Amino acid sequence: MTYESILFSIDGGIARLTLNRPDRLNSFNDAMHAEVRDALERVKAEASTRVLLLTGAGRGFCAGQDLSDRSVAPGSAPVDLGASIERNYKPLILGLRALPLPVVCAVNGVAAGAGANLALACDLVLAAKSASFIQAFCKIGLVPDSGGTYFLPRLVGNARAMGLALLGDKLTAEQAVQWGLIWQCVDDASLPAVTDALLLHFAKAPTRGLAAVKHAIQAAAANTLTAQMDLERDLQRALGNGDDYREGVAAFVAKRPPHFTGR
Ligand code: T3D
Repeated sequence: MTYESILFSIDGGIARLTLNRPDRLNSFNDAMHAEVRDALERVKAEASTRVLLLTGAGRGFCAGQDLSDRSVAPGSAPVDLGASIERNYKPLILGLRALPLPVVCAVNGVAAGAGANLALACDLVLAAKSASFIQAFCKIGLVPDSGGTYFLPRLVGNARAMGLALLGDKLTAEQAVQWGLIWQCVDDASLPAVTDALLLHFAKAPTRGLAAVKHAIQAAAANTLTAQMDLERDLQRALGNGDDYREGVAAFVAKRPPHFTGR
């Protein structure tokens, strides 16, 4: 598949996916969804991939659904938004959450609607100081989708989740860090370098172990303590048989840097 709405590459274990419709603030239409789906399939199929970066081209990260694709003229047949979620947004979010490697999101500008929640579905979210997060749905009579009603209360608590979702106000990147919504906020000029350093770190990390961390933290949202500790036991048992655990311990004992293969 050739890509017109995204930029995509895999090199040195690092997959980079850039949403690339800057004149529409990288909002999603069906074509962009199809391209992102295809790229994520390639990430899954390419066993050497150790980390995925998601970012946006231009001054925005992503403004959610392309609203110019939604015919709302009087008398026009309503678009089935449920079908759109089922076909596009749900597989996108669940696909990112299930990828067995860290997904880094570099929020380079405004993240609104499904674009905000796309960022929150990633494993580590960095943002430029000028970036912002807007649960824009309430301004057009919709509910936060793409996992918004799941992620928000878990990340920032009910009071702040309600405020964000009911008012649709802009949350700055600095405030998003203070509230625990995202991991880190950096000067705009530093975002590319900080992101690259993180990607290089993950490209040499024990990927299988990190995938297990991701799985365990996600599972904790629904598990009892006992069930969670059972999961930790099972994951630890499996990881203890892996190459990276052996290498990590051997390197520690020998006082040398580890060379992880991701297995
Ligand atoms: O429909 C379904 O399938 C259901 C699923 C829905 C998921 C959703 O995401 S619903 C929510 C959709 N998104 C929004 O409601 C956000 C709409 N955008 C905005 O509120 C603002 O654009 C921003 C707050 C994000 C940024 O504001 P600002 O002032 O920095 O930029 P701007 O001037 O509004 O936008 C720049 C251009 O991008 C402008 O085009 P123009 O005038 O230069 O030709 C604007 O129309 C365009 N743009 C921005 N967001 C969208 C968009 N075009 C289409 N769809 C957009 N979502």
